[in-house]
Amino acid sequence: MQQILMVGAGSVGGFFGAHLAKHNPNVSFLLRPRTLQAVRERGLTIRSAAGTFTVHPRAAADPRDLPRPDLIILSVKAYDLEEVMDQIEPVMTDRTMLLTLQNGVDTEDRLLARFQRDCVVGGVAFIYSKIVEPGVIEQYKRGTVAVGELMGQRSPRVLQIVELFTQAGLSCQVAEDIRRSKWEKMCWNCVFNPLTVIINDRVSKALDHPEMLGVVHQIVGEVVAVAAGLKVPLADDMADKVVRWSQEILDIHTSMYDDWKAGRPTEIDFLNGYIVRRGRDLGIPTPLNEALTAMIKAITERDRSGPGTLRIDGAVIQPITLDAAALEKLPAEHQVHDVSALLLRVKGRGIKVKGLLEVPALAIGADHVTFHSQDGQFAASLTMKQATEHGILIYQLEGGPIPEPKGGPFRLVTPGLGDLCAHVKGVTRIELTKGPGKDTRPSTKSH
Ligand SMILES: Nc1nc2c(c(=O)[nH]1)N[C@H]1C(S)=C(S)[C@@H](COP(=O)(O)O)O[C@H]1N2
Ligand SMILES: [Mo]
Repeated sequence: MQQILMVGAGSVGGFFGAHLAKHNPNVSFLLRPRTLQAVRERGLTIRSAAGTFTVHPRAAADPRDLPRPDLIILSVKAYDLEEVMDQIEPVMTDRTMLLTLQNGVDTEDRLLARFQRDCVVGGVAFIYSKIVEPGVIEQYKRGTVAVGELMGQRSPRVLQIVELFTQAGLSCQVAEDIRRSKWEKMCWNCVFNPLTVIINDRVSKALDHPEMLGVVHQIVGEVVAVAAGLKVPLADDMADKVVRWSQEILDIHTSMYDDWKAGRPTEIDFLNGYIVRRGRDLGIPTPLNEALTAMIKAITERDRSGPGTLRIDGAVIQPITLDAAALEKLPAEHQVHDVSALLLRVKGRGIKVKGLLEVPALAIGADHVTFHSQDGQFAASLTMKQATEHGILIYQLEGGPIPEPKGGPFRLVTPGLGDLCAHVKGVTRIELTKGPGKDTRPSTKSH
């Protein structure tokens, strides 16, 4: 293992990366502009009870500007993985190894699905640390990693990684079953990440009330059930373990709490939100995780309703709010770049309702879609079939936002449906319902 590329220098990557770089000139960093500038100017500093040190590793915003890596260690937030995969793809060879220290349990699978090669070693980090400012990390608790082959064998490459961490003075174990280790940490995360946000306090406070123990058992019970459904058996006393692990870190907040306070997005969709989605696939009820997901979103996500936004709600697992810029970023296969091909008079850009409805997870049983106008005066309730076969939501007219008199901010058109009354002007809300929703369209279809 010659060259090592650390992706990210946040609370996890910064800590482990700095230790790796301390005595190894072959460790470089792939960073975002803000952190890159800080690290270039002042280096990367770790402060902890054990002391303070600063390293000055090679760093860039594009991996092509760095030595070609043999090992890439990923430690960015789970929601940044897609972007990172795009970035590292050009420097991947058929020998490049990937190790991920990210939260969540599906990162390894997402990497395998993308690179289609046996290049992934599973990893899990146990640390509590914080970004004080870009390039400066404070470590409070722990600071160990476990790694392992997804199939469990003690491979040479796993031992190489252990050697690499150990030589840097870091504690690194081979996990017997890395998937199980990741799920065990997932159990802890699914409890204490959301709870510390909801109670706006430390782990100790969450455990201060005996009533909370029952809640912890129920949250973990749901995670264990979903894990079992995915063929990852966890211990029967998993909830007790989670509580026990907390004893040595009672005085900490959690990464979700820190993300929230720092105004960053949280990883809720990859923690409790993931449990809810997989539970739904498997037919396993996850009411507590669902409630926690909703509460965390309500608490941490800024209110994005208002002019120029589109809300999708009703019978959905996750209501969402989008603006025109977000619609433009939805997958190309759902975009209609030139609506005039379908509707002669309209020179605009739109998104197929079918693609739009893939964004919020649909609840089982929603069969109607209601398009509400901004003024609340007009609504058209289409069947799911009508909406997904014909509906296009126009979000741009002649390259700009749609003015209100022309039906902005969003205008529904339904070419082929033969009902002009279903061309809702000024759409700001799309509501999914079981059974028909509100409909103010005139009953005759003649104009
Ligand atoms: N917000 C809103 N959208 C609406 C209506 C309305 O009254 N309010 N009328 C509908 C009907 S019945 C028709 S026929 C068309 C008319 O669209 P136009 O004004 O672009 O010709 O808009 C549809 N969309
Ligand atoms: Mo109409």
